[in-house]
Amino acid sequence: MPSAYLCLGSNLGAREKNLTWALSLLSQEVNLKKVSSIYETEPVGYKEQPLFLNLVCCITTNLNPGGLLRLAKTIESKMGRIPSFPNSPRPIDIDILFYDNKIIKTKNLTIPHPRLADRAFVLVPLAEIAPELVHPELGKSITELASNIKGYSEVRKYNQEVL
Ligand code: PH2
Ligand code: MG
Ligand code: MG
Repeated sequence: MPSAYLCLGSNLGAREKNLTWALSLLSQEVNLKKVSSIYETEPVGYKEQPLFLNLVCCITTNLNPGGLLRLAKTIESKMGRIPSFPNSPRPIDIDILFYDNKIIKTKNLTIPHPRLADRAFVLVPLAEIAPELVHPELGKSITELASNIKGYSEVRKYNQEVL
């Protein structure tokens, strides 16, 4: 079965609950294999917005990349995300980072995610669950990519509440 890596982010409302809710909606449709710790991260891009909570997860699924994208968008809208300007605050964002070793460039979908290699909020949690995963276009492992980026200070492990 194909496997994929997703990045989840939330910076509106009950951020931690939003991440947990999104994981539970995802797990109804795909097999959730690994989930990173939650990190609290400074907003990248548009700065005047609340801090994010981010995590990454590994799934397996028989959905093709387009089907997985539709699932991500369906969950985002079910959770109350209203389409707005790029990088705007949101209760949940679900991005596809990798889908097997595939390289996909269509109007709606670019895989691997085009900005993952310079985002500490993606690489730090990804290095936790998949340090040896190799980026199919860059030919480098997540550990190698993570060792080259700035912005570590903007990514801190979040003290999860004991449920
Ligand atoms: N997502 C963005 C833009 N900026 N910054 C952080 N820290 N975390 C995010 O998930 C994030 C961001 C676009 O989706
Ligand atoms: Mg995003
Ligand atoms: Mg997105």
